[in-house]
Amino acid sequence: MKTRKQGRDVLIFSSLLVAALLAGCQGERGAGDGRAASAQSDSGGSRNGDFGPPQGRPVDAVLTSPPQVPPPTGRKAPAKVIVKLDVVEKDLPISEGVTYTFWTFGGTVPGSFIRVRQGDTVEFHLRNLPDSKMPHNIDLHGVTGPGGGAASSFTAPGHSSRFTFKALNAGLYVYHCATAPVGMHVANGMYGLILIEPPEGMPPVDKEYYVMQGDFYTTGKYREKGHQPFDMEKAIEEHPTYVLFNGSEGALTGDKALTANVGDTVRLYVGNGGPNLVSSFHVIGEIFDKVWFEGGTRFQENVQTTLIPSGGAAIMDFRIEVPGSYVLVDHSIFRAFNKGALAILKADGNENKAIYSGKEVDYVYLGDRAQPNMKAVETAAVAAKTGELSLEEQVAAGKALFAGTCSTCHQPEGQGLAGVFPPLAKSDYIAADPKRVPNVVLHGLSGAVKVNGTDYNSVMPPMSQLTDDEVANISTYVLNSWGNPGGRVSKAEAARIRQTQVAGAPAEH
Ligand code: HEC
Ligand SMILES: [Cu+2]
Repeated sequence: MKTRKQGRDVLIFSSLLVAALLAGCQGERGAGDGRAASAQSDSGGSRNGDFGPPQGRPVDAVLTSPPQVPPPTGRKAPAKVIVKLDVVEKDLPISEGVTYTFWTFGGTVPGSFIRVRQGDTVEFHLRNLPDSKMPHNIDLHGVTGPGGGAASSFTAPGHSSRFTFKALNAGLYVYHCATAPVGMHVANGMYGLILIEPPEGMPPVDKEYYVMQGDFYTTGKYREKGHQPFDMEKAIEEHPTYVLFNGSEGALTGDKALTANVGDTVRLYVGNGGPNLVSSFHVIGEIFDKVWFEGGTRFQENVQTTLIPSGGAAIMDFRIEVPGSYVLVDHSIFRAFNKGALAILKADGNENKAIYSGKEVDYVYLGDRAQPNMKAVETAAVAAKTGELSLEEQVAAGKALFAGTCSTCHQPEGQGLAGVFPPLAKSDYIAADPKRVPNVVLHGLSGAVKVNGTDYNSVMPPMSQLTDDEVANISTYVLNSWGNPGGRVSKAEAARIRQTQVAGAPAEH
C-alpha cells in the first residue's frame, strides 16, 4: 500500500520528469547523429546534461562524512562548484580492539559524500597530506573523460592537483583511487560516493543516509586483536576477513545506529566500494518502496534485496511504519554474521499493531551487536596486550561474546533448553573437567552425553571461527558463572587446544 504522501511524491516526481523531458525536446540539439531518431525514449545521452556555461559565482560544495548526506543543492541553474578533498592515511579501528591502516578520502571510510547538480562544472582539488606514504589519485564514475579524472589527479604526498569536469549525467556514482596497485588502494578504503542530482532534484524525504560496503583483507583472523596489516594474498584470492558497512564493525550499530521515526520516509544512498564482492543489499524487516537500481534514473518498486555491484551504487526509499531495529545486511549472510556486514536503523515511535504485532527484533538477527557492551572486548584486548588482563576483564569480554555466540542455543543464563540443549549453568559435565569448555567450543561435541542427570544426544558444531582470545574469554566467563567451579582459560591454552586433533567428544582424563 502506498501512503498518500508517497503517492504525492511520485506525482511530483513524474510531473517534474515530464517537464524535464519537454525541456529536453525544446533543447537546441537536434538528432544529428541519426541514433536519436530510432526510439522516442532516446534521451539524447550525456548531451542533455549540458545546460551551458556555469552561472553566478562559484560555490563551495558541502562535503559530509558518512553516514551524513549533504543537503540538496537547491539550484535551478548550472553552477561552478569547487570540491576540495584531502587524502589522509591513518590508523582506525576496523573492529573492537583491532586497528588497520586505512587510506581515505577526507579521513573516513567511505570518503566524503559529494553532491552536485547535473550540468554543474566541478573544479576538483585533490590534496595528498604531507605525512602520506603513497601517491594517490581519484577516478570518479560520474566524470565523462578518460580515466574519470585519474590521470589528471595523480598526487604525490604533500602535493595537490586540480582538474575540472562537467557533470553531464545524473545519478549516484562511486569514486575511488586508481593508483597502482589499484586493488590495494581500494581495499584500504579509498572510495566514496558523488550524487549528481537530476535538474529537478531528488524527491524530498525526511531522512537521508550514506552507507557504503567494502571488503577488507587482514593477515589475522576476523576479530584477531591488535594492529592488522593488509593481506595481498587473501585479496587476490577474494577471501575477505571483513565485509563492512562504513569501514568498521560497529560503525552503524549501538549508539552509532542510524535513526528515524515512525512515519518518516528514509532514503539510503548505498555504494559498494568492493574491491571484490558484489552486495546483496537488504534491510531486515523493510521493503524498499523504490530503488533507483544501479544508481540510475529509473526506479523499481517493492524490492526486497537489491544487487549492488563492486564499483556501483543504488538509492532506496522506504517508509517506517513500525518502531524497532531494522538490520541492514549483505544477504550473502555469512558476511553479515561472521564478517561484520551489519548495520542498524533504529526507529522510534508508536506501535502499530494492525501492521505488526510488536516485539523488538531479537538477538538472532542482531547477534552480539544487540549488546551495547562490546567495549568490554576491546578493554580486554588492550589489557591482554600489556600483560595485565584481569579475571574480571576476561569475564566481561566473555559475557559480551557469549550473548552473540552461545546464548541462541544454551540460552542467555546458560539454563539450556529442555531435551535439546544441555545447561551450562551448574553443569556437572563442566565440573568434572573445566578444560572441557574450551575443548567443546573449538572442536564441537556430538554423541551421547549426560548433563545433570539428563541424557543428550545431539551435535554442537565446532566454533573454530573464534579467535584464541575469544575462546579464552568465553570459556572463562562460563567457568565463572551460574554456579560453575571457576578457573581461567588463557589465550595460549586456547591456541594449544586448537592444535589438538580431537574429533567429537574431548578426551577423558
Ligand atoms: C547451535 C547450538 C549451539 C551453540 C551455538 C553452542 N552450543 Fe554448546 N552444545 C550444543 C549441544 C547440542 C550440545 C550437546 C551435544 C551432544 O549432545 O553431544 C552442547 C554441549 C555443550 C557443552 C557440554 C555440555 C554441557 O552442557 O556442559 C558445553 C560446555 C558447551 N556446549 C559450551 C558452549 C559454548 C561455550 C558455546 C559458545 C561458544 C556453545 N556451547 C555454543 C549446542 C550449541
Ligand atoms: Cu590511493
